[in-house]
Amino acid sequence: MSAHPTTPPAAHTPAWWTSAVVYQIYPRSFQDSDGDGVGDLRGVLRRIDHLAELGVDVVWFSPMYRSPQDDNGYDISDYQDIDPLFGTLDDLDEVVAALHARGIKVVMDLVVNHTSDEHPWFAESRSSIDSPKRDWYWWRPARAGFAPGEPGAEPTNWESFFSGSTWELDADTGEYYLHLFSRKQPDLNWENPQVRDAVYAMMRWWLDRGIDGFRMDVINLISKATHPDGSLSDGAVAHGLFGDAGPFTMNGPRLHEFLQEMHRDVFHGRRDGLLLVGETPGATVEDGVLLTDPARAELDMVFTFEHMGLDHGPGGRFDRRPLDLRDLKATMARWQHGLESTGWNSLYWENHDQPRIVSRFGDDGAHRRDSATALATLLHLHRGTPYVYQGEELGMTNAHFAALSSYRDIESLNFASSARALGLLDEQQLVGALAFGSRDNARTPMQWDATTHAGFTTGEPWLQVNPNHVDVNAASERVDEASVFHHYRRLIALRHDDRVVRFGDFRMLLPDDPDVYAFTRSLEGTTLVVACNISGSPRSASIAELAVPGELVLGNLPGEPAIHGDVVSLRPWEAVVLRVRRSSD
Ligand code: TEU
Repeated sequence: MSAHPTTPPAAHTPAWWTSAVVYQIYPRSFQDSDGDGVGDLRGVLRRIDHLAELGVDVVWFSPMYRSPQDDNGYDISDYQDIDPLFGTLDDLDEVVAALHARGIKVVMDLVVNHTSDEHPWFAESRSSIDSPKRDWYWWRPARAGFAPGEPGAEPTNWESFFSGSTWELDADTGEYYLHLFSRKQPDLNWENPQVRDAVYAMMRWWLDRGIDGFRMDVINLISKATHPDGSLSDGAVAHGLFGDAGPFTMNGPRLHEFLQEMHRDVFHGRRDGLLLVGETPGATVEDGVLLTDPARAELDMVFTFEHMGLDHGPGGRFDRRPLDLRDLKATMARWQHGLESTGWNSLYWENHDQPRIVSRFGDDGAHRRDSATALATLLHLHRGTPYVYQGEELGMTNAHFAALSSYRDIESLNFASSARALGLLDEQQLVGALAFGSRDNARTPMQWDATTHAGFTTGEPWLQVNPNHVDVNAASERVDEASVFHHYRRLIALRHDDRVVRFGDFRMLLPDDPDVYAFTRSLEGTTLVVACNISGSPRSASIAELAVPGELVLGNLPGEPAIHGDVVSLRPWEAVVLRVRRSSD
């Protein structure tokens, strides 16, 4: 491994992922092959051309391991097998070989903050207080002065990510176990070295099988402090009933030690060619630097959540507040600058947990195509490794479900039942809250074509297909050079080909402009000027770099951009990338 894998000087070979684009597949919603309404591995095999045509370098698969599917596979009962819902290990080998044959790497989701409660480790752990695996999970007696099961007897007042307490009573042994997510996702106790060894062995087994890295689920939650109560949270559901677990469970005291140990035990000697990306809710830029500093040998990059919270009110993800573009600029610039000399950014708008960006920061009505391509341009021209979530490359929109009965996601369902029980929202408000914040917005089946169920399945899809698939689908976009799909294809090609996109220094322009998002990327005498109108009305902006005539590298609307002097006039949702060379060169 080189000492400075992210910087371009000739003396060091930059890490391969500095020019890579990653595509996330949520297998359940990608392509069904057997008519059971759930996507599967043989379905993926049928769609490899789509990925190759888009030009992505890596595919990250959301979990396909054996699982009771309480949280759609993020509750794993066997880390070394594929759930029959998705196929077999042989099917996976075939998919990996087919992707490798196209030069596409494969990254697996690694969910090791918790297991399923149906994992044999947990079954053993819960069997008795004296079980040799008791300490593999977080067991605690009832709060002093309380009988187990009594209201308030939970060891701490922490609220789970999925509503309610983080503690579940096991009636047989009279103790509580910790679950930061659902009660079917007990947290592993990483303090126990046997747990860590078992996880590392499993990871080596996957690497030996030929996969190219891991996306590590909530990896910054693995080290927890001891257990004080949290300050009362002000979330809509918690409503003063629960405390915030974050300060005790995120970025805990031994996080870096554990990641460095994992690096030594799992990746040592086979580091080149792998991708290690951590999902890190609550991580600050300072955390990001520590986690991705190559010299520390922890992770290559992390997913920040800061830009994803900017349209959330005090009640969290179901509490909508309009995005102020200036906040987005400030947040993005902070991460760009924070990781410019040490570490590396991942760049994303969407994943299986986030509503669709075009419905969120864009306009999924009349300006769907233009706002989807403007937002894509904005993101992909930053410095970092871009991630494209399935359907984002088509400009897929939120589900806009009108009925609560359409939702399937455990987080949405738990939120709805808590909000109802506490009388916080009426039915109409609930429909609105889920239409904005539900994770199911990202999980509706992939829209391949205009036929029934969008070509996703011949059966009944597990989650309704968006009716707009008759207009928004891969088949029609593939034959339309002006489509969102082809725009993504061009952005991906640009990252592969252009050293300024890959390494150029980032400088934010116009931080106080509420509608125009503009920045430069500069390297070796060349500057790219990126200017995006993030609004549905014409806007203009004065950008000093444009005084020198530039060449259009990429735009999302037909024709040349209107530039007079140093003023660029942008049509609604217009995004342009211009190359200017400094006169001194
Ligand atoms: O998500 C963790 C996470 O912090 C959030 O994005 C989460 O989705 C939560 O809803 C916040 O409101 C990861 C996975 O991506 C998610 O799908 C899993 O449900 C979760 O971990 C548990 O494994």
